[in-house]
Amino acid sequence: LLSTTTNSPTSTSSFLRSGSRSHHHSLGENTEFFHISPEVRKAVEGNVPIVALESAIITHGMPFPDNVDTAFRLERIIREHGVVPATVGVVNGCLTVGLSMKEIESLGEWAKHRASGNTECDSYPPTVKVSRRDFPFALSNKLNGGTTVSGTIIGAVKAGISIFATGGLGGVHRGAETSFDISADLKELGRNPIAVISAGVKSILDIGKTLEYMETEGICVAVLQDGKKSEHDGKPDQKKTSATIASAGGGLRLQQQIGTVKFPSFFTAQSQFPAPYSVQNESEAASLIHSAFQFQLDSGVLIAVPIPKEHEGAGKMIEDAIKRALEEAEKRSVKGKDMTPFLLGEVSRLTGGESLRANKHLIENNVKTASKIATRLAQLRH
Ligand code: PSU
Ligand code: MN
Repeated sequence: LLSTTTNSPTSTSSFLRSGSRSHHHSLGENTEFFHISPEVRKAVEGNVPIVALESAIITHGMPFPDNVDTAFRLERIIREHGVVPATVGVVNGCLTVGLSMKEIESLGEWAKHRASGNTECDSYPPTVKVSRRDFPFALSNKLNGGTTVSGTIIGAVKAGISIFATGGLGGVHRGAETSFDISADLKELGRNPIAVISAGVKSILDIGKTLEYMETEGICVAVLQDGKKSEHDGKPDQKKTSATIASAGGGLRLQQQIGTVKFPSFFTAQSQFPAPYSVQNESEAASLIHSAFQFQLDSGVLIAVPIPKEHEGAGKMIEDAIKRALEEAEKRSVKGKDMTPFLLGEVSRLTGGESLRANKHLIENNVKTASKIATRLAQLRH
């Protein structure tokens, strides 16, 4: 009994939490239901920067072959920054952190199969969209699954990864006061030490309610301002204290970072809702994330990255499409986990693929930003 206790992963993780390397999260062991690729494991052990990526966007968020092409491109961008990508998903009932290209491709083929409308064939087990509540079914039935932001956070945190890039975080749906539809992403980010880098939340959602709910969950939300305006960009000074900021006249600047910058609206750079905080560059984002981890707050951070100006043009047209898609969902009584994929598909169809193109651009931009933040964070942990 004693030896099982001392060898259990739990005792390892509590040792790491209380030990001197407390800023490194526990590195989970491989089991029947959980696997970390050798490359990712080595990177975590060596404090090499890592960016996690989700796979629900591959299985349920984008059509084939855009989904697989995008997944590969994102990994390539991350590697170009000297960072290790870790795409997370469920393969044959095993939550895998660091999917191979082959595994990504086979998850992606589900979207093709689904689009064919021929999903009720016995030789092709369903690929499910996996949030926290879906794990027991997916694992016990040895299914494949695309992990949502919430499912991906679970894998990334088990693997000791701190930075996770995606397109849009799930949120509070419009009409949630009657449907109760609030994405599990928000609860998961509220209870885990990880930073999500996204273009805010999709405008198919209720952004105001989502911001309120994130406050309730204790998620620290900060908008990353346009880096080009910042003189600090690229030359971070990590020894900066509040005293030196004040003496350098930073008081006014900090005042301007509290509640003044608008939270992005996914396809457009600004919503009408102010974000609680803003950071001026990737280095400031990393130091904000670092402080949350060092303090062992054990709740998450959202760095919201506005879509780059040159890609936001179609915002108005997309907003109209969203309204029509919501009406269509109502008519067809779409509910629960089908809602987000349905709306994404409808909006893409109604905009002639314009929303899909914008989606690809903004997620690439998020991944670049996340790679820079991960690099800076690794330096802070040195
Ligand atoms: N937003 C996007 N594309 C996506 C999703 C959100 O722009 O593919 C996916 C993400 O995986 C997110 C999930 O975690 O939808 C949220 O689904 P739900 O609303 O059912 O929680
Ligand atoms: Mn939902």
